[in-house]
Formats: sequence, structure tokens, C-alpha cells
Amino acid sequence: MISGLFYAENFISVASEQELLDGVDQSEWLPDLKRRVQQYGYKYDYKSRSIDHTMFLGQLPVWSTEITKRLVDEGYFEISPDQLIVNEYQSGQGISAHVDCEPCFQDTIGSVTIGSGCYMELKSLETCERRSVYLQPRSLIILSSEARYQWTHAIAKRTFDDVDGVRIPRSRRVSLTFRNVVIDESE
Ligand SMILES: O=C(O)CCC(=O)C(=O)O
Repeated sequence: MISGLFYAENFISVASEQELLDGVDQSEWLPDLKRRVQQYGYKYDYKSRSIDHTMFLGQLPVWSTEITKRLVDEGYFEISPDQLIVNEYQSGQGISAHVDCEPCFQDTIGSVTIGSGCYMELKSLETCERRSVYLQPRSLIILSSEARYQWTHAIAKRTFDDVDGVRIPRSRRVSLTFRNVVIDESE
């Protein structure tokens, strides 16, 4: 539908979803934003929209290893992601339209949905066309090339989504967004 956008339903099993959620819930949440977040690998600075080698936090958590391995083995990422942001959305929470920081992150971004589904809404920077993808629980969405750079993505702050004529209430959604950082070693 958009070049560089891939969507895979049932990317993870119900058992893996629960294991990931257990891993997330045993880890510390950061109060940096309105929604709760966790950051691994490198800490992204939301205010200055920047990242550098001084922001290194350590390896990605062990509970994410199975996913990062699959992302590479199944050809979604060329190299293993080294940055992970966990976002938690309660019903009614979302994320405003944005293009992920271009100087901070490489081409491919992958997001796994845990818990509630929701629409991801995309808008072309060039033509203002709109598309939306309903992210089912346990799905994977990849944004790369045109979808990553030429379109914004957002999640509307809603308590329900209308999917094929059915009103689906939102509950807690946790997303795991994997990226590779761009680090200038000379800095
Ligand atoms: O929750 C998601 O799936 C998307 C997260 C996102 O767009 C971001 O962290 O920049």
C-alpha cells in the first residue's frame, strides 16, 4: 500500500506476547513523557531529537532477543536492532504525527504490538494522502524507505477504533519499537 511498509499479522504467539509483557512489566518505566516509556540500547532525547554514543545504556534486554533474532533471520532488518523503545498507551492515549528522527535512526523501524490493537495513521508529506493500518495484537509493522521518510505516522488519542464496521474498544497497548541508531564515532 505504501512502498517500504510491511505488516505481518500474528508475528508473535500468545505465549511470547505474555513473556514479553512480563519482561516489560518487571522493568522500570521512565516518566519522561505523558505516556510511560522504557528505553534500551541508546537513550533517545525526545526534547533535542538527538542520540549519540554518550547515550549508550547497554545491550537490549534478554527478553527481546528472540524478536531481534527473528527480525534479522526473517529479513526485516539487515543488522540486529540496537535500540528499543517501549511505549505504553492506555485507552485514549496516542502519539502525534511524526517522522522518526532522520539523523538519529537508520532506515528500518519495526514495531510489535502487545495487548490492545489500534490504528496507525499515515499521511504523505508530499501529497497529504492518508492511509491507516489496523495494528492487530501480536502484529509487526515495518516502516522503511518511503513509508519511513515520506510519510508521518500517528496513533490517534481514541478509546475505540472502528474496524470493518465493528467498534473495538482500546485497552492497554504496549509497543516495542526496534531501530538501529546512527552514531558518529568522531564526536
Ligand atoms: O507505538 C507504536 O507502534 C509507534 C511508536 C512510535 O511511533 C514511536 O515511538 O516513535
